[in-house]
Amino acid sequence: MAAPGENLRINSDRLWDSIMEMAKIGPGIAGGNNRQTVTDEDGEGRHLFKRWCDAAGLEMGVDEMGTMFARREGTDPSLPPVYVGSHLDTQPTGGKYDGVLGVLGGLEIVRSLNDLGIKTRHPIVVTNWTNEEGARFAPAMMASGVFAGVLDQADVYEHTDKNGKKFGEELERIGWKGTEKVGDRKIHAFFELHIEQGPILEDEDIDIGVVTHGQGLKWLQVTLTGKEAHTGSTPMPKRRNAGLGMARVIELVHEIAMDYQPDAVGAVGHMEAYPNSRNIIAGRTVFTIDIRSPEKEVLDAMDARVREGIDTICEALDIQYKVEQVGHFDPVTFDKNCVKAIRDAADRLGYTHRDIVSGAGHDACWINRVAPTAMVMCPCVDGLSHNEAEEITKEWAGAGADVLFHAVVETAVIVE
Ligand code: HGY
Ligand code: MN
Ligand code: MN
Repeated sequence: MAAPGENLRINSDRLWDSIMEMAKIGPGIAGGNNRQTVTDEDGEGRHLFKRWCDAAGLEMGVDEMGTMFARREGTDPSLPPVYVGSHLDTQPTGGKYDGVLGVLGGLEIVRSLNDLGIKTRHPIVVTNWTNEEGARFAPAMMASGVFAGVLDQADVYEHTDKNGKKFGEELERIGWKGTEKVGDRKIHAFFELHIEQGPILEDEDIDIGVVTHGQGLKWLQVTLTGKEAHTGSTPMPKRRNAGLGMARVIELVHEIAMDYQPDAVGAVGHMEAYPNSRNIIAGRTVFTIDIRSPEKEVLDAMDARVREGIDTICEALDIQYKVEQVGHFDPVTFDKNCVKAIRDAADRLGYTHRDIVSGAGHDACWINRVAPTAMVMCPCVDGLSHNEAEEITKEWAGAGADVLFHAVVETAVIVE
């Protein structure tokens, strides 16, 4: 006799249609999305998600960081809920699936449970964490970081975007600053479905990534100060070129990451040069170094070497520097029981799977500090993400959501 829920499957057409519906909000310029955190587009996406949650009979709570918690009651409301979700905010040139698959995959679980009239002992809460991307306001995984007690709410409220707008004020402006105190909620377990954002699963033709670990990350914002001067009439030896300094640091970051292959990574994606005029030597540059490794010792070694290198480069170019750490989390080991629930679900459902380390950061990396947590990954085409051409198949999305479904209801306990 089949165990309770053994043959559960989500409705992959409905999931896919919801993802495509959400993708219409905050469209990009090349088929993806630009629904950055606490913009009007983010607010619109939140309203759509809330309408869907209302239709599914969920009770919505919103905390002071704007994170949305849509609760499906359990037969024992006193038990801590099983949380399932991710994020609806996107990069400025993001894809349709990064984060969205995890939030709408969680909603699809609830919709399927409603269709089947299945009850669970623990409540289930579908979650949309505010500002996972950290693109408009650093750091990434901001709301989940405040929830886990590693980021300070009053501090992040004051973080500004490149136009000087404050996160807290923007959250209030779009009408999604809730009243719940952040972090008060007790979590029985948290599961997050996410696209891999790398090439491993597709290259190996594997349906499911069982995420055992997440690599650690450091974001170092660097300000170099030289001297603006005429690009034509200033002799080379007299220049204090902050643009040249930035170029040398970018090369240094790449070289250091290459010293720790095959796992470490490093790049500079955010770059600003002032005054950014064709015939003025850049007097100031501001840029963010992104270094990552699955090993804490390597991450720390890269950090130290980068800082030393910046000092040497600036000494040679007679420019000043300031280095601020604007994002950091150590490598993460997810909960063994939650990971096993995911691996067993993939087996039970007949999906191919492999253990994998997440290259990207996720809200699960912070929530893992306060509750048993694990992630399910599905492949993405060419491993491409943080690019409007990000693509997955309906089958991959369905398989990932099926595995998520089994892990969630097994943990929430089906009531016969
Ligand atoms: O940066 C990251 O890894 C995530 O996409 N925010
Ligand atoms: Mn994401
Ligand atoms: Mn992302």
